[in-house]
Amino acid sequence: MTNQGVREAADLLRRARRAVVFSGAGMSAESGVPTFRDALTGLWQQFDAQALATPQAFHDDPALVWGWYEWRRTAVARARPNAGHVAVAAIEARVPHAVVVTQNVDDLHERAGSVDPVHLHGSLFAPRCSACARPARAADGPGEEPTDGRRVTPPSCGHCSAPIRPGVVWFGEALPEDALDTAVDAASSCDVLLTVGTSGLVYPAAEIPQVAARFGAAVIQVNPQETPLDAVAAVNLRGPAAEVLPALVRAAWEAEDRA
Ligand code: BV8
Ligand code: ZN
Repeated sequence: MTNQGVREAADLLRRARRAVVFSGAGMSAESGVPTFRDALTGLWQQFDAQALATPQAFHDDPALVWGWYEWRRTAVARARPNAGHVAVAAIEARVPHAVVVTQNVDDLHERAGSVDPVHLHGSLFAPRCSACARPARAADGPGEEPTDGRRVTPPSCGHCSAPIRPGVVWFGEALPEDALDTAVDAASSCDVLLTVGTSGLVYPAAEIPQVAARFGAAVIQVNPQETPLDAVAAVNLRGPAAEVLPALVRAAWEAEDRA
């Protein structure tokens, strides 16, 4: 990550009137939340995340899938926002119109102070009935999940007694329309889009940075690795989110604060 790159990105951010921060699993990696690319462990290691995150998997073995989400919910409940999440909230506070759009199902942006982040793929904290879709009570606080995970029979709906499912978007399922519309509107009208910690492989979410570029916004990518989004990025900052984002905020506004 070059200082030149950080200065360029900081100038773009400081001048922005409208910004979007688009995040993926890498945003929460330094909080100890495994990314989708990270191999699964324990009971889940024999499975592929993309195969587990499907309606079919829940239909075939609801206790396995519910157990996996309870394990992930517990891991997130035990995790804390990192300096990257905090910097995103700082960017939101500085740029007149800023929207956080995330693919993550954790609540670390909210816990870092972000205001109403748009969850394109749902949340671990919004379970609902798999049949009548009535919201179910979310368990509060970390569950008693063993490190290696376990099967957990999902609770039954109080209304129609069908199994409760996690409030996430599974592969093959449509994204929540309002969330997708909000994200596309923000991307098509922003000056700067910051894409952080995403491999840009899952659609239609991966379209968002491309929409921003198509409408003339400057795309800044924060990722230690190369991704297909390199093609639309005006500035690539190759480093971990919890290091790069605080440096970006300092470079963008520190001088101003000192003045
Ligand atoms: C749908 C919730 C149709 C669940 C998730 C077009 C082309 C090809 C395929 C498709 C297409 N359109 C649709 C598809 C099919 C599919 C898809 O995209 N497949 C891909 C894999 C090929 N899409 C769907 O199925 C979507 N639905 O199309 O429905 C439809 C339409 C109308 C009506 C009915 C049906 C639904 C997709 C959503 C699935 N749900 N999550 C759960 O979490 O369990 S997706 C899930 O995986 C995440 O939310 C996220 O989106 C994705 C993981 O990607 P990333 O977040 O980017 O994470 P990843 O691990 O991949 O990468 C981490 C990155 O971080 C890396 O680049 C790494 O270098 C970097 N990193 C690591 N550490 C750090 C870091 N960066 C910064 N700092 C660090 N410290
Ligand atoms: Zn029900």
